[in-house]
Amino acid sequence: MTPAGRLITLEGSEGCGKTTQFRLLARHLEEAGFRVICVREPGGTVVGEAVRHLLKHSPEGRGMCPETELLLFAASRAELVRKEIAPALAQGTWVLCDRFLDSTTVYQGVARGLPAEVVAAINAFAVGSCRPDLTLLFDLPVEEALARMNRRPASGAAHDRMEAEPDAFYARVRQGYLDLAACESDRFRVIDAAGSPEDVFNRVRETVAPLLHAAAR
Ligand code: Z5A
Repeated sequence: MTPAGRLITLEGSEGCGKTTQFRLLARHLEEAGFRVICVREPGGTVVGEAVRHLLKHSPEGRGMCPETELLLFAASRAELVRKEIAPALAQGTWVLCDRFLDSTTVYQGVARGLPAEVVAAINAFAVGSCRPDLTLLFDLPVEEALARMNRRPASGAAHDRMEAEPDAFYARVRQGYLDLAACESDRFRVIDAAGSPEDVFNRVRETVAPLLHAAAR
């Protein structure tokens, strides 16, 4: 029987550099001989990409209430799990996911203030039994993360709906993630996201090494 793949999720506040590390990690896993697929949230399926557009860019999405936002992120995730993630894992493929259910716990639960038990129940319904084997949390002071976002090549363009939040929102996001990582320390590894992309990736490589060795045995 083919051994199941592993699900590794990458989390952190906007601008923490996780998407950069996601690409480096995908290459590292492939070079180590693992079959890998890379997906992102919201998105990663036809339905999910349409939901992503509504959540981030579409004028129709402006002013949506937090409850609607929560359900849309969950809808995108439910589709992604069933159409992409679960089938890949069952075939022994590793899955790297740029954001997953912890983003909802932190952004919609902690930062938007929706009730934690409701968010947990909706997350559970969306993912079923599909849980990450490892979650890398990229942690960076809010000012530095925002400075990185502003230095992005597209930073002259208007912020999308999710990026148009005050600094206090991102402070709640950062603390929410750190609290969650402390509560679920078996699954989370907190990575200091300061320094060059190469410095950060050295930390990532060390952090994932035990999982790779265990799978290669
Ligand atoms: N969201 C939610 O609310 N609830 C949910 O359940 C889910 C998501 C799943 C998705 O946006 C939004 O949806 C997000 C959370 C919310 N909103 N906010 N706010 P997205 O998918 O468009 O973007 P993102 O995931 O938030 O992040 P990003 O824009 O892709 O940024 P990043 O992944 O953190 O970083 P990056 O793209 O790798 O780097 C950002 C810039 O910094 C870029 O110019 C890099 O070249 C640079 N960079 C990267 N690393 C470094 C280092 N080490 N030093 C210096 N500069 C660096």
